[in-house]
Order: sequence, then structure tokens, then C-alpha cells
Amino acid sequence: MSLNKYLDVAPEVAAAVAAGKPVVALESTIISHGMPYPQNVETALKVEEIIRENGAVPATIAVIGGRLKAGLSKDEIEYLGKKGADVAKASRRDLAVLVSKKADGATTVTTTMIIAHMAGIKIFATGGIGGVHRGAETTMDISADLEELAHTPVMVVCAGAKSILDLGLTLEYLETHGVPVIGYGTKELPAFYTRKSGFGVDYELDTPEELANAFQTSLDLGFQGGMLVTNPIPEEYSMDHDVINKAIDEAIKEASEQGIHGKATTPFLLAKVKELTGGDSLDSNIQLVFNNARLAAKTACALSAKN
Ligand code: PSU
Ligand code: MN
Repeated sequence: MSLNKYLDVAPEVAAAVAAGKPVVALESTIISHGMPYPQNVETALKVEEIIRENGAVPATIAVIGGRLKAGLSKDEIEYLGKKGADVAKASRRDLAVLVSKKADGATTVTTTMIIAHMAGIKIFATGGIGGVHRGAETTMDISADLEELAHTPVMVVCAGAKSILDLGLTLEYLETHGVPVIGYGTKELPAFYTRKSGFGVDYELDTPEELANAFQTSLDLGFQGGMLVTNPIPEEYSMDHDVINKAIDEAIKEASEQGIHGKATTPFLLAKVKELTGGDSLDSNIQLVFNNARLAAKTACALSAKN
């Protein structure tokens, strides 16, 4: 494999990829913009540990000093976690300028998929993806994550999407762009903090082997797009529907009153929801990321066993 000249793959990650061993990519916007310090750093390190316990090598992804990094050191994770929202949130449109300026960037689902693919990593675990925002019929606010899922062959394991988004329109967009939405052990799309959303997924698959088979088949078919696996939050950590939906409605109202728009919208809504629900939503958020890391690692092992 000839690697991109701006890419640095950590030696352990490069060795695992070269040997066809299981590797799981992780994003860094969840560290810088998704959770407060120090829980963000603790969570990021614990997620790496969970991936190792389940037989795979973790590769946390970020842009540091203009280098695309697949595999961060503890110090680099600590650095991003401490800087928090002072690190640029880097989506596809930001990457070239940040790299040319030798700047730092926290990678979203979009840029984590891009860099994972460059490094030869096929599976990526996170919390929630971006999607079509409520009111998108007038704002046109649709996350670049959906477009990336359409074009980049990486499996993304998440807990569904938060209802800060219009989940129905998000599913329509994914359908149009040919992205399969899989429910892990469920026929219903999970809504991040809750196991149910009222919307159906395309397919239910029930084991890591089934997930690996489906994704390998997509690769064998020569499809350039990804696959979205939605894994419901464990029952004991899921939140009350009414409590979370009330907080989300309030957060959306405040965002519109304050004229929040563009790339600031998602971080604003996430922080507001957290503020309105106290520590409960943060605890749920952390637990669902752990749960996704376990499933992604097991699926990476199953995929590796096929090759
Ligand atoms: N949704 C979450 N948690 C997150 C994000 C989204 O529940 O941390 C982050 C991810 O990095 C995602 C990004 O890729 O926000 C989407 O931002 P936008 O909506 O601006 O595309
Ligand atoms: Mn947006």
C-alpha cells in the first residue's frame, strides 16, 4: 500500500493493518467537542482499552500539526481533550487548509472515515453520527457525515442518531445515497440515549459475524460506500424518552434564538442537552460509546478471520 504523504500511521496500527489483524478507528471530535474535560480523556483511553480487551488494535484519529494521524499516543489524546473546543472541528472541507497550515483538527465521523480508509482501517466506532437537522428544509443543514458514508468504504458502528436531528429525513437521505442502515439485534433505529425512535432500520443483523459478512460482501461487490451499524444503548443506561426529548426541544429553541448555525450547531446542541439533563446524559453517552467499541472490536475480529 502506498500511503498518503500527509499520513502518519502509528507503528502498532500499521503492523496490524499489514498483517490483516483487527483494527478499530476512533474519532476525536467526540473528545474535543463531545464531552467535557477530564471525562473526555478518561473515556477515550478507556475505549482504547476496551478495544484491546476485545482483541483489536485501537487507532484514534486526529490532525496534529498538519499531520493526519491514525493512532494517537496518550499524550496526544490528553492534549486534544484539554484543548477541547479550541481545536478546530475538522470535516472534509476543512482538511486541506488545516493540513496546509500545519494546524490541529479534531476529526468528525467524516474525516475519521477518510483517514481510516487511507490507513487501510475498515471499522470505526463512535457515539452518534451527524445527519439531516430538524428544519433542514429551510436551513439545508445536512451533515457531511452522510455524504461520506455514501462514498467511503468504512463500517461505522454508532448508537443511532440523536433526535436533535430529523431521523426520518436522515434515513431518507441514506437510502437515496445507497447506505445500508443495520440494526444490531433490533429492527428499530436506536436514538442514541434511547433504544427506540419509532423508525425502522433496513436490516436487523444479530452477530459480529453477520456484520462482518455483510460488510465484506459490500467490499467484494466493489461498492465504494460505507455501512452504518446502529447499536442500541444497553437498557440499564438508556434514558427516559420524555426527559431527553424535552431537553432536546429546549436546546433547539435556544439555538434558534441565539442564531447558532453551521458547524457550531451540533456542538451547541450537544452541550445544551448535557447541561439540561445534568450528569445523566453524559453517563449514558460514555456507556454507549463503550458498548459500540466492544461490538466494533468483535466485528473487526470476525472480518479479520475471513481474510
Ligand atoms: N453527534 C453526537 N455526538 C458527536 C457528534 C455528533 O451525538 O460527537 C459529532 C461527530 O464528530 C459528528 C459531528 O461527526 O459531530 C457532526 O457534526 P455536523 O453535524 O456539524 O456535521
Ligand atoms: Mn451542519
